[in-house]
Parts: sequence; C-alpha cells; structure tokens
Amino acid sequence: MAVIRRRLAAALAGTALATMLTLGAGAKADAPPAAAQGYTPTAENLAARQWFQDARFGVFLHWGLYSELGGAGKMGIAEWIMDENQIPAVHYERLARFFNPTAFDADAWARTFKAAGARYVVITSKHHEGFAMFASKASPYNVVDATPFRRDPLAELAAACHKAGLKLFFYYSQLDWHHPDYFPQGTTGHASERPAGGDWDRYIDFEQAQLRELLTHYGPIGGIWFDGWWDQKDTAYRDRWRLEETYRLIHSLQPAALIGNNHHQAPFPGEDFQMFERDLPGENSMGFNKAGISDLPLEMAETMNGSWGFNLIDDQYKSTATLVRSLVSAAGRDANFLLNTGPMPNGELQPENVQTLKDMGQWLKRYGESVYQTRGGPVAPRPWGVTTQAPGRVYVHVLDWKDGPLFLPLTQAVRKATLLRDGGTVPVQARPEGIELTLPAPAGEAMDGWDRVIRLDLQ
Ligand code: FHN
Repeated sequence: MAVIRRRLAAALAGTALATMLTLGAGAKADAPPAAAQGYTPTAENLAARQWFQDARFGVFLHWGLYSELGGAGKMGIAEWIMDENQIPAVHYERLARFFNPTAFDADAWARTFKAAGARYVVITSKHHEGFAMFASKASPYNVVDATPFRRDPLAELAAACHKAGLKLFFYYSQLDWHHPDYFPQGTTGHASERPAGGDWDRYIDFEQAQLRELLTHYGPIGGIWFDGWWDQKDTAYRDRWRLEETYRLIHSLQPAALIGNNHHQAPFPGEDFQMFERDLPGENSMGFNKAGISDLPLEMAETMNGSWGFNLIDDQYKSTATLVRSLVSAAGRDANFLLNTGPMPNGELQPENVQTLKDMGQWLKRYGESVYQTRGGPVAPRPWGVTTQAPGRVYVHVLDWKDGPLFLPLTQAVRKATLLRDGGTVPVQARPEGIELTLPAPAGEAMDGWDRVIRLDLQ
C-alpha cells in the first residue's frame, strides 16, 4: 500500500492530492519555510555573525566511510560512491569494519589549518551515507561503536581546534541513505535497498537527537552546516523537515551557533548565513545557485580538485593562484571562502592539499590585512578584480589588468595609495567621476601576479 501511495504521489508530484497521499490522512505539513514564524537572532548570535564575516577563510573537511573507497578509481564526487555504484546499505555498512585511520592526528590537522590562515573548520559529522563520525547514542552506526578505531575524531578535533584558536562547525546531512526511517526516500539513494517503509517523524527525532549530541558534547561550536534538504525539494515532504523546531533547538542549546543550510534556496527563517556551492555569490556555473544574495553573511564553498571526499585518481588540483584569486573574489563580494580537502582513509590529509594550504598561508601572511576583517568594497566587482574595505581603508585587488592606468568610480577622497607588496607609492589622480591609479607592473614574483593589492587610505 505504501509503495502504491508513493508511486501515485510521485506521478502527481507537487499537487495537493500528492501531499495528501504521501502524508496520509490527518497529517499536517509544515507551513512553507518562507511563511514561517519570524526569527530574532540573539546578541551572541549577531556577534558570532560579525566574527564569521571577519574570519573570511575556513577549511572544509569531507571525511567518512566513503573515504576508504577513494572514488573507486573513477573521477567524480567520491562521497557519493554509495549512490553512484548502487551499493545496498547492508553491504556499504561493511566499510565500518575496516575504518581505522590510525594516522589521524587532530593537532597536526589544526596546525596545518592554522598555518594556512584559516580561522574556522567545517567537518562532516554525518554525510549522505548516514554514518556518524562521532560518538552517538542515537544510533550504533557511528565511528566509536561500529569501527575498530573506536575513537571519536570529532572530539579530538574539537579539542585541537580549541587549542589552536580555530572555530569548529559541524556539517550535517539531513538526507540519509542508511537510516530506515528516512522514508519516503527523496530523489537520491534509491539503490540502497532499504525496506520500503519507515517513520519520517521518527527520523527527524533521530536527527534532532544527533544534533543535540553535537551541540552538547563538543564545547562551544561555530555552527551547523546543513546539507541534503534538496533531496525532498520536489516531493510532498519538502516542508516536513520541522526546520523551525530544529533550528530553535540549536539556538536554544548554543545561541551563538550559526546555522546555514545548503538548500540552494533563499535563506529560510532561523538561518544565520547563506552559502554558495562552487560559485561566487551571484554566479551560477553549477546550475543550482539560482537563489539571490541575501543580507546574511555569505560563504562560498570550493573544492581543491573535482571531489569533496578523497578521490584516489583525481589529480586535477586547482593551483594556489586560482584558489587565492577565488578567496579574494569572494571577499570582494563580501563572502567567506570555505576550501575543502578530503582526508585520506588512514587519517592523514592529502600531501598535495597540505602544500597548497601552506602556500595560501604564505600569501595570507603577507596580504591578509586586505582580506581578514574586511567587507566587500565600495566598488562592485569588475572584470579586472574586486575591492574590499575596512574602516578608513579600501583595498584594490587587481587580478587581471595589463595597462598602467586603472579608473575606479570611487567617491571618497584618497589620502595615499600604497602597494601592499612593498609599501611603494602608487600615483593617484582625481577624475570627475572617481580616481585613476597608475599601476606598477607586477614584481615578477609569482605571488604578486596573483593579485596586485593596493591599499587606499581615505581622508
Ligand atoms: O551532495 C553534497 C556534496 O557531496 C557535498 O557535500 C557538497 C558540499 O557543498 N554539498 C552537496 C551538494 O549540494
């Protein structure tokens, strides 16, 4: 009966009849998120948002059972291997028996992130595969109870980040290809061969129980980075996530914890920041970044190669220059840059990625004042580059400009202009509609060609 109901609902997707069929008689859908109750962030939360914007650079970590398969010799999104290779949940579970990352050293990770210039870290506490990478009483399908490792990597990372002065956020997938109560399934994970039945509300209770653990066992955390909502976007369960209740729970446990949800929609009430996946805010090369730019703090998430989880064969690493330019381009759009690396199954970070992070740290050491604690600048992004600003200062980031004179439609008067590289003076001419800078040529040093940064001190 349930199957027939589901098939009918799929055929009628989006209609009121489909909603009735899928919810069953008497069940009530959540109000559409857009119409949800208002949310007033607390003072701690607003302060955390400021901190978040000041931070500008974070490291993203996708680590789970999927890391063991490393994409199974195929290019592509390695953490999707369960779905891609149609591995039934009962077989996929076996991976837990072999998960033993004995080389994991949380302090070494934290040192790498710190040296990279990152100010925060986001790690997958549970990805779509449904496996909890933390000690969870809500399900035995977790790293402590189901693996020979028996350690809680999130607890170790929380302690290491705390010591290093990095904030730790937890990624949490709402979509779950393993939990029997994640039913009806959404648009993915159909080869998992789970029983065609389950109790959706019990699943949400489970999700909330795990979130409660994440918010009470690891000290103050930066926030929760949700993903997977989109799995039910086109089903009758679209509004059955009990988001308001979940968000209220998070904020009641830790008012300063920031909530973001990678649903690719305009932010819902209760969210504290908006993220963009592999696109700068306002761009849409991925096809799903169609939501407009909200007033909330912004973040762009990016990969180092083509995968989030560790991929054994994907060597198509973005250069440090490309990543620095993305970081700067995000900052010029008032957004943070969250750069991903997929730790290996032995617990080490990929050496190629460690090198890139180190190089980014070198750049930030020298040019960080033009990124950290800045906001998007007074001149909107241009084909040649972007601007950022701090009180009394504007930074001009010249990413691609061959000529000497560069016109900026800047209305504020400039006291002096200096090249951040060496403090050298940059000639400034007042023009009727703004100013003209006479740019020196790049110094020939590799880093300088990535981004020529000019600091304008305002009058
Ligand atoms: O499906 C996931 C994907 O595996 C990865 O976690 C990224 C990170 O932004 N988000 C999802 C796709 O939107």
